[in-house]
Amino acid sequence: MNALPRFAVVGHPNKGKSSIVATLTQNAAIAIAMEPGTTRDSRSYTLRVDDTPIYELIDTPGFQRPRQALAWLEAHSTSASDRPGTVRAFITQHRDDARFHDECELLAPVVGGAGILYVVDGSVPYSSENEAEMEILRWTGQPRLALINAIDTTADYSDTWQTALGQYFSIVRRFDAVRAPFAEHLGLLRSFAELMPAWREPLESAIHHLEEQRRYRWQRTQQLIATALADMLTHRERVALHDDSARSAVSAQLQARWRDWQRHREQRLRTDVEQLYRHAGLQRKEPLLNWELDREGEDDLFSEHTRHLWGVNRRYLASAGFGAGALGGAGLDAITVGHSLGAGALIGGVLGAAGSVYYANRLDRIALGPFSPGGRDLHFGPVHDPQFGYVVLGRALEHAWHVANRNHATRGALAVVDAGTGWLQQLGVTQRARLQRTLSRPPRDGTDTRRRQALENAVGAAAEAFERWHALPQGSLPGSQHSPSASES
Ligand SMILES: Nc1nc2c(ncn2[C@@H]2O[C@H](COP(=O)(O)OP(=O)(O)OP(=O)(O)O)[C@@H](O)[C@H]2O)c(=O)[nH]1
Ligand SMILES: [Mg+2]
Repeated sequence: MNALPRFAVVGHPNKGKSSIVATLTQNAAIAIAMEPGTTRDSRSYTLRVDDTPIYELIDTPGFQRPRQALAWLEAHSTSASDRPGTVRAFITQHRDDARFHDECELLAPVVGGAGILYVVDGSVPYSSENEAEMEILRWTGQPRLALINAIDTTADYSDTWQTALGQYFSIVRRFDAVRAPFAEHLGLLRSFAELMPAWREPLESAIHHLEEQRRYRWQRTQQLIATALADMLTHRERVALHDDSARSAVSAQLQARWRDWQRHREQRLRTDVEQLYRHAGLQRKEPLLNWELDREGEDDLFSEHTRHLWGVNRRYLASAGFGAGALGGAGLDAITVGHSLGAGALIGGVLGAAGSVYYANRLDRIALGPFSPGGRDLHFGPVHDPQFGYVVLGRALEHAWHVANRNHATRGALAVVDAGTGWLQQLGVTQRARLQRTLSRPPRDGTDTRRRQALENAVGAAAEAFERWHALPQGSLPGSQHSPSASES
């Protein structure tokens, strides 16, 4: 027998066989569709972790003529002891018979030694139609496990299914290929290990590999986010200004270039994370990273509305713990006087404590370099407003969390919704201060390892806070009017 655990996923057409293969082999490219008969031929998919194959699943077409196939088997068998041989004979005899193409396709890997995962839909009532299928599978003599899928979650007949399946299968489990969280994938693999003693060890090792892989990916995601943040917080666009009178037109171009660069860099982070989780090519619906200039045409990076949507609002920063001591009445007014920031006065004070009153809420203004024979240098950026960092970080974590928890059977675009600000409250006071500090002082360049490490640590703490926040029961999420969800459409 092949040492690699190997299972054929079989059942009635359109019951989620391909979905189970897609989720358990992390393959988002497998064809899944509402029409029965999507899978025409059997095909094997191997899950590899770091190039090591850990198990193999065979996607198969559904049974088409189970009653006729069973009638043939019964007519050609003389005793219970020759049943597996009779199934083999059935395949040999009907290889070129179009009527039994699907039966031959799905039975061939089973008689070749694969374990059986029989998939049914628990959201429709049990039907004795399945009995011929289950009987044929019993005839093969191979180890068998039944999976009750839930294609429609509004109905549940799994109890009657359980009773019927229990007569044909040594293990019966529920598994929703689209919604099952990672822990349930591992639980299912543990059941596979019970099926056949020879597969116990490789499957336990597979579980270990998958746990490691998940840890590694989440860590790597944090590094990717930290790198993108460092790039985005320090980016500066430059252009040579030959003619002083063109300054305002060139300034506008420069700002647009800066904004496009930021959006582009953010998109690269998105695709890097998706690739890491084997969701390359994922369609995504996400509002563009955006901001508006304020009424006076100042370089206000984000409108209050956008800040509120994507990560942080002024009230949060005021209550975040860092600089709370600086929020005492008169002193604060004195700091912000003359900078009519409106509701932003408070935050002006907080940022003042962090040493940046003047630049709170704005980019470096468009700045001119010194005169030179070739003209002057005009530059835009980098951003001095840590809120930009909060917004980028909030958006990045929201996206990454949904990608990390998306099963590969899920089809349709990933709609990244607003995570609100509640997750920030999961950070302890010291972590808040560190995050604020690192977003105000990002790494100066690639050699600035001290600040880079501080940024990575802060992103790590933020990612943990984000996960804790998502794990809270819905409805009890503090500080957010939003529930943590992404929808598929
Ligand atoms: N909600 C939900 N939908 C599912 C699940 N599994 C399958 N579906 C849906 O059911 C339909 C059929 O899924 P497939 O995985 O293509 O089914 P199949 O058994 O491989 O179908 P054939 O290849 O045609 O025999 C698709 O529209 C899936 O999105 C599930 O676990 N949850
Ligand atoms: Mg299929």
